[in-house]
Amino acid sequence: MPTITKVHAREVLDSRGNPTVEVDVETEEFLGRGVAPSGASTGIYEAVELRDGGKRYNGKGVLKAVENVNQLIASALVGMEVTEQKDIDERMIALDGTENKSKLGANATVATSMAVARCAAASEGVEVYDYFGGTELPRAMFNILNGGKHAGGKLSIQEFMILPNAKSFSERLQIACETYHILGKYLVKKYGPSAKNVGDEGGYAPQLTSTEEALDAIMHAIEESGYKSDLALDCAASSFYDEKTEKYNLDGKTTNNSELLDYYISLIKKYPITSIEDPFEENDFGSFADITKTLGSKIQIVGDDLLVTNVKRIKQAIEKKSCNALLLKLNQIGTVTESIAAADMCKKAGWKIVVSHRSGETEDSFIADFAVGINAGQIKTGAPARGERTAKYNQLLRIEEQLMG
Ligand code: 2PG
Ligand code: MG
Repeated sequence: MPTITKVHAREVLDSRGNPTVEVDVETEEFLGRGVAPSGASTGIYEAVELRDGGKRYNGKGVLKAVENVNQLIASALVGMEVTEQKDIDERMIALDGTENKSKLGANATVATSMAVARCAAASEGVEVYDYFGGTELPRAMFNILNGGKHAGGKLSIQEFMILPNAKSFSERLQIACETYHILGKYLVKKYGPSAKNVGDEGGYAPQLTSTEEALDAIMHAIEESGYKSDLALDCAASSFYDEKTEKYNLDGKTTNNSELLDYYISLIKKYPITSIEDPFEENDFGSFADITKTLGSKIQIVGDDLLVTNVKRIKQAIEKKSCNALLLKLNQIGTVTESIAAADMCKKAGWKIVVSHRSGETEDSFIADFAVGINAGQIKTGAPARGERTAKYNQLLRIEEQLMG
C-alpha cells in the first residue's frame, strides 16, 4: 500500500496575481499536486481562507497557511495510506478543530486534499476522474459576459452564461467559442474597442447599464452564431443587497424581495434562461423557497453563497425547499471528502449539481476531473478563454477523448 512520504506546500500566484497555496503530496513513487483557488464574491459562511495580513502582498500572503501544511498537516499525514482520502481528510478536520477551518485555513486543507487525490490516482495508475469512479461529461455553463464584483462596471448581475445545445462536450465548447467571439465583435461595433476587455472570469466586461442590455447583446450573438443556446445567470445577489434597508440595488434601481422575484419571472419569460444562481442574498432561505416554488419546475435554482457546499446549510435548504441545485466549490468547505458528502446529500434530495471554479483560479484543472468523477452533470468554469479557464475545458476535451475511445 502506498504511504505518504512527504507533504510540501509553497506560495504561488492565482489568476488575479494574488498568492495562493500549492501542495505536493508524495509517496515513494508518485507525486500529486493541488492548488487552492480563491473567490471574490465569497459567501460569509464559507470556510476561512487564511491570509497573513500586514504589508507583504497587500496582506494577501499565505505563508501562514503554507507553514500549517509544512508543519502540522505534514506530520499528521506522513505514513498514512494515500488512497484513504476519507481518513486523511478527517484527520485534517480533527487537526483543525474549528467549524470553519480557521486554524489551518481552508486554502491549506483543500490544496492538500486535492493533491492527495491526485497522488492516489497516480499510484493506482488511473486518471483522477476514473479514480473517483465517474464517466459522465458535464454540461458546461460558459460565462461570456462578466458583471458585479468580477467586472467593476454598473451591471449588478455577476455572470451571464450560455449553455449550447449539442450532443458532445467538444461540440458545445466549439459553439461557446464561436458565440463568444461573435459577441466580442458585436460589443466593439456597438460600444467601442474597450467593450471587448474582459473581467475576472474571462467574459467580456463592457460598460453596460442594464441586465436587459447585456442579455440582448448575448441573444444577438447566439442568433448570429446559427446555433441554439440556453442562458444561465449567477446573480450573486448578496453583492447588491443592502443590509440596512433590506433592499436590493439592481442596476441602479431599488427593489424589495417580491419586486425582485417579479423581475426574475419577467426575465425568464423574455429570454431562454434555464438556470438562476443566488437570486437572493445569502441568509434568505425564504425568498429562495419562493422562487423555487414559482419557477423551480421550469428552471434550475442554484444555491452558492446560500449553501457554501456545507451539509448543514444544504440540509436546511432541502427542508425549506429553497433550491433545486447545488453549486459545489471545494474550497468553500475545504476537503474533497466533505465536497463529496455535499454532492451525495443533494443527489439524494433529487437536486442537480454544478461543480464550480472560483473567480481567482490557477492552472490546476482538478475540478474538470472531479466533475466527471462524481458524475456531477454540470460545470461552470468561466469563459472559453484565458489559461486558467481553458485549463479545465482542455482537460474535459482529453477526458472526452478517453471516454469515447
Ligand atoms: C461564484 C464564483 C465563481 P467567486 O459566485 O459563483 O464564478 O465567484 O469565486 O468570486 O465567489
Ligand atoms: Mg455564485
